[in-house]
This record gives sequence, C-alpha cells and structure tokens, in this order.
Amino acid sequence: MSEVRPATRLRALSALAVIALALFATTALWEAALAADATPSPETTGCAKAAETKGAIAGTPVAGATCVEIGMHDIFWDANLVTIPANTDVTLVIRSDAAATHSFDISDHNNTDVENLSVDLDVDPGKQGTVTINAPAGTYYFYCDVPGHEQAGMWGILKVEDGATISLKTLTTRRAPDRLQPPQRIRRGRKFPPPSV
Ligand SMILES: [Cu+2]
Repeated sequence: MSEVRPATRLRALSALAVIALALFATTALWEAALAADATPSPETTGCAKAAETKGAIAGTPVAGATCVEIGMHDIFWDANLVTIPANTDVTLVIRSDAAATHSFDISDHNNTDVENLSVDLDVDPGKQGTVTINAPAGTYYFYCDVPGHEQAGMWGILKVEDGATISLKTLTTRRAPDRLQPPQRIRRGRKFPPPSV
C-alpha cells in the first residue's frame, strides 16, 4: 500500500481546484452566451408558462410571478385558461411558435360586462409580443382576430381575481396540444362565453 505524501496531495488538490474553477468559468460563459443567444427580454424572466413550453406545470399557481407566457400556435393557444391577480401589473408575453401571423386580442368582443382592455397584439411567426395589463376582477375573453381562427378554437379565458397567483391551464387532458379542441367542446356543460360566429 503506497501512501500519498501530503505535499503531493496538496499539489493534486490545487490542480483539481484550478480545473474546477476553469470548468466553472467556462460553464458560466457558456450559459451567458446561451442566454444572450436566446435573447430573452427582461419581461420573460420568471414568467409562468404552460407545461408544454419550459417546465412549469399547467394549472399550478406560480408564486411571485408577475408575468405569464402564452404560446401561440397554428391554430391554438398552449394555455387557454389563464388566471392572474386583479389590479396588479401583469405582463403577458405572447410567444409565437406558429408558422402564420396570429393576434392576441382582449377587446369588447365577447366582453360585455368587463372593462375593455383594448389589447390587440399581432405577432409574427417565431416572434413574441408583450403587453402589460392591470385589470379589475372579472372574466375576460381573449382570441385571435385573424378571420376563421377564433372559430377554429383560437380563443381562451383570462380570469382576473383578487389576490390570485398566476396560473395557466390547457382545457384538455386527453389531447395533445396540436389537437386542442375549443374549450366548450371539452368542458361539457360549462358555460364559457361562446365565440360569436
Ligand atoms: Cu390566429
């Protein structure tokens, strides 16, 4: 059995420390480069997202989030029941994973008993749009105003509740997001504001 002399062990430990530091620095640089590459705007930091995007669990409130990311696809939203707190600045990030241009609208359309938030955001393929809203409590209807898209199922519900933490839900449990059906067909018997066709 050979014994490692203390001096040798010290040199080995120093070498290890240098390697670890170098690795750490490289990783940090790499992560910084990746972050720069992904060009996240400040608004997307800590954003609540649907499960299909980056790890957040749909339907689970995200403590402390003041931002919610809704994925826009051809032709559906990755979350179509979104809850946010009332009378609080909340940034909506509308991220396009679509091949076509879509819009995110919260207007007076199907919103007769709530304030008109006057949101009309056109988002080109692969881009994202952001809007910060501060809405009184209520149930708001959102949709895409490209002709035919709303009728195809591109609409959802924004629930604004006092003291709510942000959560997202996809109103389906049995279908993959690319086969999302309009919520009224899935939640039988539940009354959501029907799209006016
Ligand atoms: Cu659309």
